Amino acid sequence: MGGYAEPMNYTRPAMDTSTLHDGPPDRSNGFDRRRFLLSTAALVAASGAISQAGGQAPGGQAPAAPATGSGGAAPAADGPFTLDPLPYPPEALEPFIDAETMKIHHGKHHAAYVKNLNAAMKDMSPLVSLRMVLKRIDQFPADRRTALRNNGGGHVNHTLFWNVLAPKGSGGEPSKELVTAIESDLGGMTKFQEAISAKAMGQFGSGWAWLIVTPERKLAITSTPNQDSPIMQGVVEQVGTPIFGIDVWEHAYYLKYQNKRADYVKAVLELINWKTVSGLYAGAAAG
Ligand code: MN3
Repeated sequence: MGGYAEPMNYTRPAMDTSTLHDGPPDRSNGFDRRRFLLSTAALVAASGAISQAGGQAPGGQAPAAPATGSGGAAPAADGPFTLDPLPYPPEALEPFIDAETMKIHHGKHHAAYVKNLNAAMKDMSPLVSLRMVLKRIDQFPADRRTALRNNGGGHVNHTLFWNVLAPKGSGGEPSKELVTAIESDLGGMTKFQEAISAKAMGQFGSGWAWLIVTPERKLAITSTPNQDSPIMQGVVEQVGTPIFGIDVWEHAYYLKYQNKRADYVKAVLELINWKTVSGLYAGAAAG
């Protein structure tokens, strides 16, 4: 596909994760500014896992240029959040995930979450991070909660998803520390695969299956409905920092797999970017 600046060697571009942490530009005093100003220190402390995955590339973040030709139009720059390009061409995950699914999933579905998230956050303080909003989603008034929960969750979940996948054979191996944790907390790699597959299959309707680091710094497998993220306190059954996830919305697999979710889940497990997941684990376990 044209439009990708990166060569096909899959050197990871720096993910522009600043959008997951930085607040919108100052437009007004906005919603409950005082609460979030008071929370700035916690915000910095909480900004963890995802930024560390993106920070692996030397030189830090890529310029915050709009996504160009990533298999779908970038959303209009009507807010602080932008749709990052996929970290690989849309056909790179074939035959496990087809290019058409990737183009629609990223260029249409993820783009829509970004667009709607910009609308939902546009009058907030510039010091409000999306991560902070999502962590405290239960404290928002009902008229804002749903839009932030669905679109903010949709943005962080998909940003993670693209980056914890890699073309077959290029994702490397889990770190020694992560292997040890998988063995001690989950019973080993086979058990991990069985457990996350079971969660993915057991999630009724749309949602996600997750590998998380719990507040006790243990690995756990969980699932969430819709676009809920495990970072959403007061909302999800099991809070934690997600380090890997499987999108089990039908839009993630229906074109190629139709109703065969199990085959899709099996395929995703072939594509784990263990280098990134290991980096996320290190950040969350230290966090
Ligand atoms: Mn999706």
